[in-house]
Amino acid sequence: MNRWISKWQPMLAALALTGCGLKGVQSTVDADGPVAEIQYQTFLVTLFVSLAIFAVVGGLFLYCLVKFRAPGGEVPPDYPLPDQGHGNPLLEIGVIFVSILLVGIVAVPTVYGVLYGGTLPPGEKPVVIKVTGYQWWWKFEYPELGVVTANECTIPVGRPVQFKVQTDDVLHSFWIPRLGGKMDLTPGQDDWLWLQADKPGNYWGQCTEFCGESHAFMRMRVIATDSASFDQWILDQRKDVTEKPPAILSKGQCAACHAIRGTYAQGVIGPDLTHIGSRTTLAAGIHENSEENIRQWLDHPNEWKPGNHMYRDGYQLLNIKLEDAEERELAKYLTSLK
Ligand code: HEC
Ligand SMILES: [Cu+2]
Repeated sequence: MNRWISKWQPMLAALALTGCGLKGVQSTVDADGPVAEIQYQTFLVTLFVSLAIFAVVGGLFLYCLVKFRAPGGEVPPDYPLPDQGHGNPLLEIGVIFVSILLVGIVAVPTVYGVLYGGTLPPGEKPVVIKVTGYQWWWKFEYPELGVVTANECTIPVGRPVQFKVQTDDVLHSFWIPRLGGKMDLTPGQDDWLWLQADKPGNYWGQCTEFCGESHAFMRMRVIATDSASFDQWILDQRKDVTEKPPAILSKGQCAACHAIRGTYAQGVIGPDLTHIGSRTTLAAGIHENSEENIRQWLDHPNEWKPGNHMYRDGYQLLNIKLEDAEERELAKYLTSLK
């Protein structure tokens, strides 16, 4: 026993350290909106029903183990078989009935939750955000408000938001655990879900459908603010860039893939960079946004994000090579695009 414990001690300790906290930036038990709340309640009902079944079945099992164990721990050669019966119809019908009852109990919040999540709430008109999944980043468009951005979207607190999801390439899945979800992004199919944040904050999300090499680096942020800040954010994001971009932008062929509205850069393959300086993170939420981090991304995108299309179709295919000074100039310029 002691040897067994010492062998497993490090693993048990690691389990205890990681598994204890249920709170977290991507924790479904930390529900912060009505959709997430209903999904959490459904989980609890299912959990308690399952625990009750486990306790009853496990209890009976233990009882039988003890009660019908062989005397002295060994079966004597002439030990008689117990009475062999046909069964107990009352017990069998009872178990069927209890099973149906338990499924019924789980079905009530499940069906309610499915209908709740699939119906836009009455009252205030939801903000519409069109989400497009790409290997390995997210495009967010506000068709009614004239805003296009990437990897981070801002929403008003206390107001429903309808996310219309679609994919540009393979299957992805949209999930903001503390607000609810998830919804698959299926090629050739338009789906939607609505979510709402009850308090201001930074809600982390993640692609949850394996979509290739850098799937684990396909993250996002939903930033919930009060409605005045939301309106201001929309006004800021709608503005075009007025300054002339540095010459190195054309040498780097960045415009082939990126749009910087107000300049000649109108590419649609990569994220819109018009207000890249106002985002908190880079390359789909994998690093904090800073001038130095943008420089690093421009220097070695493939180390940050293996297989990403800026590296594969840009640096390799178009043969983009940047000098250190050019990277710095670009990073400075991009950071200034607030
Ligand atoms: C072949 C197309 C292509 C070219 C050329 C290209 N990029 Fe990109 N870029 C991408 C793609 C695709 C992404 C998204 C990568 C990811 O997150 O998986 C990206 C991401 C970025 C990001 C991070 C954006 C964000 O929202 O976090 C920056 C900054 C960037 N590129 C700047 C540049 C600059 C500057 C150049 C020119 C030197 C350039 N790119 C050239 C396709 C390209
Ligand atoms: Cu994905």
